[in-house]
Amino acid sequence: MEILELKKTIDNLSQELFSCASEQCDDRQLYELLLNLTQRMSQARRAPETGRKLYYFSAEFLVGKLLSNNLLALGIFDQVRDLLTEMGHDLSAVESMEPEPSLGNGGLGRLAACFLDSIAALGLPGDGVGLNYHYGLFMQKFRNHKQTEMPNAWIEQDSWLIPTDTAFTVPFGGFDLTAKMYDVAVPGAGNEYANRLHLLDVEHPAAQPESGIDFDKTDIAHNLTSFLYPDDSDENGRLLRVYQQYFMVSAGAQLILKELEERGYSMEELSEHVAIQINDTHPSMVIPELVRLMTQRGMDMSAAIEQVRRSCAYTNHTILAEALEKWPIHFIEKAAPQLVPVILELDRRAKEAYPDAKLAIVDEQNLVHMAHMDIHYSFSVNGVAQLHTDILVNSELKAFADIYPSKFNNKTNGVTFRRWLEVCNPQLTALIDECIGKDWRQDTEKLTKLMDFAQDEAVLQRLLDIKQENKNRLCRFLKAEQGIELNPESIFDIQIKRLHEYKRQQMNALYVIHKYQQIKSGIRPERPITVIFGGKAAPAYVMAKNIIHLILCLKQLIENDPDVSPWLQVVMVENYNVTWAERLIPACDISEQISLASKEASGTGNMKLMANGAVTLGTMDGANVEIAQLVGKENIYTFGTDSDSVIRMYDEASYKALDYYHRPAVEKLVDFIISQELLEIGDPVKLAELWRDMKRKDWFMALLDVEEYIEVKDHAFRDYEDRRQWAGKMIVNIAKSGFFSSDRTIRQYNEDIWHLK
Ligand code: 26V
Repeated sequence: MEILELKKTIDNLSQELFSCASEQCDDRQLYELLLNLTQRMSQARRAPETGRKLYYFSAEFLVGKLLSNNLLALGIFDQVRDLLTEMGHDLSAVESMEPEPSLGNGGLGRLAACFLDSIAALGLPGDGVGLNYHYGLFMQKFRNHKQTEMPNAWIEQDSWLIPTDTAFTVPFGGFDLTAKMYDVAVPGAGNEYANRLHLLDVEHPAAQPESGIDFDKTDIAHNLTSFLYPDDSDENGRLLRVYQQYFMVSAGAQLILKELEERGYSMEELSEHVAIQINDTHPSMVIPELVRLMTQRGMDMSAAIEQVRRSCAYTNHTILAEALEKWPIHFIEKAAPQLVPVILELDRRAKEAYPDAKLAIVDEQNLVHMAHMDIHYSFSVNGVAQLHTDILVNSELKAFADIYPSKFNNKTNGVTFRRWLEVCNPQLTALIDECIGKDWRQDTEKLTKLMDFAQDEAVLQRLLDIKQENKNRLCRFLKAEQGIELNPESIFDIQIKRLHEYKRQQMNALYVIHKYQQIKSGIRPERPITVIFGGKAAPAYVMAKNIIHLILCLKQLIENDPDVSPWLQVVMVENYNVTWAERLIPACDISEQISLASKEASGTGNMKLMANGAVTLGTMDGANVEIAQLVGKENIYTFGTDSDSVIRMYDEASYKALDYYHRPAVEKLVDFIISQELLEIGDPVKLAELWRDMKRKDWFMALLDVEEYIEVKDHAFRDYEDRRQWAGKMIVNIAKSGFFSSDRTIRQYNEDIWHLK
């Protein structure tokens, strides 16, 4: 659209919506106006032609703010930004009016959002199916150095949600509920198509809880879509998750069959025209639900099972035992009794073919292993990075890989460079365009052309300048929104991800203690260091909350210590979300990816940070392995026990935290958790609990790797001082990041699994 035409459209819209000239609009009105404009433009687009059509089922879609993303996809981003500037406004101020949809926890949900973006950009027919959580994932607040949780009422009067006339009846044990469908448009970048994200919702959602995130978990009719992953530490919470899952898949399955019929095909042809991707086990009940619906509509059981098996593909996102869903059959009996005979029949057939108890869907304790059902009754099972897939095939799911070798495949994750480079880092994008032209957008592997500039002094200097500008910008945001003041001249060392013991934020905290102790003893770093954390802990995850407590206590201690504060700073961004990620990632110098090897299935933050010129400090885990292969050992800092050894130690139960704790260099770090200084600031009970867990349990072996971590991290900080060399590392990381585009991942899903066209 030409800028003049755009101006006219905006003028007309402002008359229509607010009866005033666009010049009179404030940021809020401009946001509503642009929302309206992009909605209209998206709705005028058509769906990609279907051969086979994909339904991407996921309990989470962490889409982030949509304004910039959609303007870019609609091809009017630059024009709108320039026009707003002409009008004396600023696109980022206008976008700050948009609430961030709160529909995901972390990696799995954000991956689903990147995938929808890429599916649309590649012009492939594929819609998302999920739930419309009204209060989303909780909003994180820090009080007394602790995390507290508040509801996040993100849905406004005018939002990206488009109500539709489509509704389905979902039969629960003893009552029915109507599932209303809302749609979010997913316009494809660089084409004329738009797909949809279908978000299912109850008809009469409950009002916001009065205090915190407590609510009546037995009031399913009103609360089913209140929260994402409501606290499952009690039985009613877990049962509510089963209700949520069944609600999503029953409505989704009905939608699939309805659209199949509308396209003129019969259920016997389901697999020819439909592909279903099951994102982790949360949507697994779609398998028995489809079989149930198809047999109810007259199809023979074996034929229905076969059609479903040929339509469904399952992605595994974790090997953590506690995250692999196993539902007591009586939960399903209560929530969706009609599904139980189908699950038992699927189990009977699986047991008949494969009597090995390890392969059972329903075990002796009457637990339904959702992943097992997925593997038996799908045609593809994939992991999300090469190492993760290898671990699935060779150990975690070996018994299944042995019987179904051809089902297993790897699809290394990716991220959309439209959001994670073009939108969040326009300066770097402009520099890349200047160096190598613009066509890397269609094929991000063309970013390797940047290698020609790896010795170009002027380009390297610009790279450093851009990083500095992005750091300055982050400082402004943190000051304005959270009152946090950072030293922009310091090294920004960033660990942003969900709080979990296996991700080992606690090991990073031990580094902070090490640095604090060194500075206290007179050994100063060459340049001030800022260690930045961001991430939420599950409300019932005590250890993760204790780690946050430690980080916030360290922050306070260091801030108030004039010997240390000029050299070391620790901050934790409150309520880390997609919006904060977009500000933090372009400003990062060192990307912390320090999970215990074998535990992080892939990681995707590692990819975003790399693409924005951060250098990774990480273990050989998840996609870090592939990053290391691509950039070479001069351009990444790796350390730690390798995954084979870790798996062996678990098998032999041979790791004893106490042995490592008793090393003098380690003991003084761990014991600092209960030092007088920290006990004066924090909650002695929590700190003592964390201290005990770390020295006696340490399930994720932070003490095993901490000494090497400190050594390698200090090495990285020293290397940082050779700015010219460091810029060389940055450019290699950017140049090699193209492999990690979700466009590449989705091409592979399409070629190997979906075959959409
Ligand atoms: C879920 C749960 C739920 C119960 C409590 C403990 C727990 C621990 C972990 C999880 C993981 C859920 C699945 C998930 O988000 N996996 C992430 O998926 C990303 C996209 O594939 C991947 O990059 C991350 O490595 C992986 O952790």
